[in-house]
Amino acid sequence: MATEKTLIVVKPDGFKRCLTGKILSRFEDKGFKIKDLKLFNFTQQKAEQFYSAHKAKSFFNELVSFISSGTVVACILEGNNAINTVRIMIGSTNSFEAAAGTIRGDFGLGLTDNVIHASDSSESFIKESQVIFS
Ligand code: FUP
Repeated sequence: MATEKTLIVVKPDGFKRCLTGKILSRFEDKGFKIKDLKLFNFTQQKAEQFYSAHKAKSFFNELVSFISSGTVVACILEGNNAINTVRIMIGSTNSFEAAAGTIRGDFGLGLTDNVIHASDSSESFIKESQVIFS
């Protein structure tokens, strides 16, 4: 597997609960390098762009409202097989059933408020990091 980059976002619940350091250190401990880092608040417009893949879903408004409800931390990570490996490390979408040892499994109980986002493909990584970093 080649070195690749991915994007994670510590969501407003994770940031408010002061989990950012613990979450980033898991990725550093695993061997990923932090290539870029940004602390900010999503505007509604940027949130809608960020989640545009879910525009047709019933939970779209809830998603946009939640991600723009507080400060977030976005981070670009680089390492071997980054996209899939980071997805394994964050755990399944529903925090309340995510496996112990994953970030959502260890730190969350919510669905919309599920602590962390991570890109699920190289296309998503490009699109999402452009929304946040440009
Ligand atoms: P994930 O890639 O694991 O973040 O999950 P999805 O792409 O399936 O979902 C995107 C976001 O929508 C997740 F943060 C969870 C949220 N979601 C809801 O809020 N309600 C739902 O019914 C399903 C997903």
